[in-house]
Amino acid sequence: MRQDYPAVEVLLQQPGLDQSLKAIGEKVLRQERLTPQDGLTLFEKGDIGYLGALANLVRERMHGDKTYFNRNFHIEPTNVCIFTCHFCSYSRLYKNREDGWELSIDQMLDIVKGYDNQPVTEVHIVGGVHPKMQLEFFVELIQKIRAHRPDLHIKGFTAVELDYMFRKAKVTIEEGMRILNEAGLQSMPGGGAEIFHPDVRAKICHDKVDADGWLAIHKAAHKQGMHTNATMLYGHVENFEHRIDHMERLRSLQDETGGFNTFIPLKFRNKGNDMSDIPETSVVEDLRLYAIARLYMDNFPHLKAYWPMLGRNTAQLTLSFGVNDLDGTIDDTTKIYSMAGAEEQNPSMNTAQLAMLIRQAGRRPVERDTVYNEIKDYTEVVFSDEELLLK
Ligand code: V47
Ligand code: SF4
Repeated sequence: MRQDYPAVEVLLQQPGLDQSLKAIGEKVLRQERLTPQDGLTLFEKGDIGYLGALANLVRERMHGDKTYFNRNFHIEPTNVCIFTCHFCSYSRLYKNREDGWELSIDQMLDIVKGYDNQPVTEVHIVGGVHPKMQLEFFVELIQKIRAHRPDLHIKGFTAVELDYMFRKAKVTIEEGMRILNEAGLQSMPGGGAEIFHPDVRAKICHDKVDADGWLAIHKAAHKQGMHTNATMLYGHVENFEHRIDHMERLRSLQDETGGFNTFIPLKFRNKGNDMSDIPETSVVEDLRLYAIARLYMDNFPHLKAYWPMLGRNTAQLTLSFGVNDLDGTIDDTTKIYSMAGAEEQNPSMNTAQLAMLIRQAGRRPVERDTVYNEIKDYTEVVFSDEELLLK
């Protein structure tokens, strides 16, 4: 079905426009799927203005001006990890575990209790892979969180953590997902995907679950009726082909299961890790990537810019490059990006601040729950100076 988008149609008639880019623009207008070659062409030749116009068209066709956020906090059970991902600034090896942290179930429950009577809707649990924190431990944690606060949506564990947990417990992926789901786990975050291509994985994260293992875990979660997210860590040793290969594998699984909610590109940050010699991507390259992701991932309903990693200003810009979700209020409860050099050293915004950030970019802030049920539209809400200034 073709709809009218006069501004983009004028852009497509520009005399100097490359013919292959023009053909891709025509496809976007006709709502036709882009091929891997189209994706490569966009990376190689698409300028920021052209990509932004097309991605914004798709974003507005899908969501209008709505920009989602949620009220959440993170629990990071440990930063001790048996794996050695070279981009990771956060983890401490098991042999150096006295430099890291390990939370007990009671300590994690205390974090949850700290939010009693606060209108948060989600707890996001993610951390390192600690050999002593196994399936039983996390089943108990989830059951206790659920018993304490049944209305809180529990989103937890990357496929990397689950792969280890299930292997240690000697259960199949399907059994493991069922056990966690029955305990109260409702959805999964998208971490651990990095770049799927084996040549890149061999260089940056050779010892953790591979692409097929990551995809099998998400597929099992989808079969169980759970929704999950997917990430792509970009801007290090990968090339454009690797990025397209990554997005193609996710798009194919989504065709099969429909279980992914959100695609989240994660910009590689280079402080305090083994890959610090690699320069970070420019903001222009970040915006081009978000736009291409919106155009390529046509069956992903949402595209998220994770503001604690990008910083507030770039996150605001992404809203004109296909992004329709900024994640959550976070409440200063994650260390993954501050330790890797992100501008946000204490990531926390209250609802008023996050809503105003979205409004200043000319969009409508809508609070959502984890699975995108709309909770409240903040477009017309008047905030006091106190709310805007206070944490
Ligand atoms: O898998 C680690 C990334 C991920 C660095 O699903 C780094 O809603 C950049 O997946 N530079 C974990 N990135 C976090 C994650 C996530 C975050 C927010 C929301 C959701 C969601 C998922 O963090 C890891 C890895 O790709 N990461 N180190 C770094 N130096
Ligand atoms: Fe461990 Fe995750 Fe860091 Fe890799 S990215 S070393 S799996 S905490």
